Amino acid sequence: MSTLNELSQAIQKGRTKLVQELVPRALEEGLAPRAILEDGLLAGMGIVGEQFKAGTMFVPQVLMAAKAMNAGTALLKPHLTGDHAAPLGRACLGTVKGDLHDIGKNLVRMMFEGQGIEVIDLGVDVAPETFIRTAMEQNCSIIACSSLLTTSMPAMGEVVEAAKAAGIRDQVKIMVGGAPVTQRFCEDIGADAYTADAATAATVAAQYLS
Ligand code: B1M
Repeated sequence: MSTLNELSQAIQKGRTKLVQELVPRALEEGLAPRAILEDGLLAGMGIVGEQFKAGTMFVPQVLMAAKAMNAGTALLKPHLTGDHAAPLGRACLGTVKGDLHDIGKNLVRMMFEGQGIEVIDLGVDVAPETFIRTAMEQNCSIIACSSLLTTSMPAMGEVVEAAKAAGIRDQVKIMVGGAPVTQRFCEDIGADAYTADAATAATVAAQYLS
């Protein structure tokens, strides 16, 4: 079995220690960090998602897979992010109110940092007013929101409205993403950009800041 397949299976089984052995092995084999992320770690998480949906995998197992996933991406981080002398600009990032999913958000952070963007990571379950207060106090040009639940998506619209109410709407770009989010939804709530994946989000953010 290839190391990437082994990695995918280790994620599916939530075997954090094995993931921590396999990521360095994959790097030693000369595999590209992006391939290790996409064809190993994310491939495994995709199967976890399918099994969770089908009801053949349950929350405790999914949590173990998520822990293994975050451990794997932490090891890959130095290989995915570049060296930047001066930051391009600053963004605040979080998973919106009511939502505890953080793997995609963590990837967005990694990719932003790889583009030389300084990230204030607000974590999960972030209230709209926290995004706005942080953007104002920390001088962020970008507010980046992640949502994985159809029930938490409306909180992204609340972030846009809160930015308007605080009088900072024209000073910040509001970026949205996450599995259920679409371009149409982005336009409907009046956000500035939707991207389907973390790497594209970072490219768009870097363009805003250049
Ligand atoms: Co949850 N969960 N979960 N879950 N979970 C989903 C999202 C679900 C689709 C599973 C399913 O039923 N098929 C479903 C949502 C259904 C819906 O709303 N339509 C669901 C549900 C229902 C729930 C609970 C309600 C389950 C329950 O308790 N009964 C509960 C909700 C808790 C809460 O948040 N309040 C819940 C809980 C959990 C766990 C805690 C067990 C765990 C999260 C652990 C963690 O994050 N630390 C979990 C997980 C792991 C998942 C699945 C299996 C995997 C999500 C993931 O991390 N994917 C997920 C199934 C799935 O997505 N297929 C599921 C990998 C990650 C890299 O992808 O985050 O999409 P993603 O990020 C992508 C892009 O979306 C994008 O970039 C990444 C790729 O590069 N992206 C952005 C993300 N944010 C972006 C921001 C951007 C741009 C791009 O710009 C700012």
